[in-house]
Amino acid sequence: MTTPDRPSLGVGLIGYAFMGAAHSHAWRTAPHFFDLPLRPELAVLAGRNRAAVTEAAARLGWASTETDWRRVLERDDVELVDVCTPGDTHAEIAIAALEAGKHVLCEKPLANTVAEAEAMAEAAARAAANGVRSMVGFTYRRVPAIGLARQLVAQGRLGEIRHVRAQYLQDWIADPAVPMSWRLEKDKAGSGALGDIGAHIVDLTQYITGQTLTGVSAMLETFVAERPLPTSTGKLGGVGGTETGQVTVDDAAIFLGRFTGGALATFEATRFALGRKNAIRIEVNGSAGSLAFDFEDMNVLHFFDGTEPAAVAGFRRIIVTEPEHPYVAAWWPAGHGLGYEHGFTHQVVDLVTAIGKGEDPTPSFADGLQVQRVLDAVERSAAANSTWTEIPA
Ligand code: SOE
Repeated sequence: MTTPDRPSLGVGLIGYAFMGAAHSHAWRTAPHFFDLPLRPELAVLAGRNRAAVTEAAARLGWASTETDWRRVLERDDVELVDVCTPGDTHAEIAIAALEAGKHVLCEKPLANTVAEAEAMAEAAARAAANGVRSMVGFTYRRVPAIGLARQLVAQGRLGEIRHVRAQYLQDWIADPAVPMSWRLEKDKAGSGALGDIGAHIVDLTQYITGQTLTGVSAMLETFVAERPLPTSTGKLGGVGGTETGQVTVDDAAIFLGRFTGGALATFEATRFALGRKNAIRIEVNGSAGSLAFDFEDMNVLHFFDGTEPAAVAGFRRIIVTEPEHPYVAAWWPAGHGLGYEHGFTHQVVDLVTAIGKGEDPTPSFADGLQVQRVLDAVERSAAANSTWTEIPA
């Protein structure tokens, strides 16, 4: 755990819905389990609605509130700004924060357009020259089984990578009665399933393989074009009324891809896979072995070692809860398992550790920009009848 004599790191969080709650939990929890070089102080929570942000700050453990994010950037007790707002505000807030000399953690996808992401990556590079750090929140990188998968690939246990199969399957808007929310509006979210959850599997497959995508051929579909407008909001969605609004994003994205090393890839991101709740399924086949992961069984990694004698070879089910596994030693006795929230806690740990060491954390805004270029290529390909579309390096 982090001792009280460590210098403090004042945090200002913008946004207090689903991601705001997940990040608040992480900022509170990380110093209790990990020895961090800096001690996070939950200085201020920002949101536009005074009553709602006051209630959220009390519930989530923040010392004070602001109703204008610009005020957060002016405060001397804030050294890091955590951006948990919808995508249309990421660029403005993150760039202003970096220019004010604040470290920035920004939720994914980095931005709504490539142009915004480029401006953010440029601002991050300028700030880094002055020791100001930035990171984009691809939190699933911090699941121990994903970290182990990356290690196995890096150790050559899979050999040459030939196939990457990735799905992110949810079903929370399969019912047409689920009301409109910002995630279904293009001007707020940038895209639909593609940017919200497809971005995660693009990042994860590139992270695990250590390679990047060079091109894609894609299809996008919107199954439910009109939905009730909400009369109340919830973490995802809320309750719908009688008036309706237009869904302006994709409900599902499917694309083929090719990796720098030559591997062929398939991607599927949908919120219409009934019965699949948060199924991030990744399978990688190489010349020496294979691995398979499903977030719905997130403490497990399946590994096939193709160098074993055929008579005894088979997928082994590795329960990724040993102290030797990434992040696990800080938690419970071996075998007890972690959950969704731990990825966010590990994200804070890696960010604060990098800041303490004076290093640039990953994934960087440049990494976020590269994922944005993939999302953009998917949209351009889909608009051109699935034409093969190269991803600019
Ligand atoms: C909703 O689809 C959502 O909360 C995403 O926005 C998150 O990135 C993902 O972690 C879980 O699903």
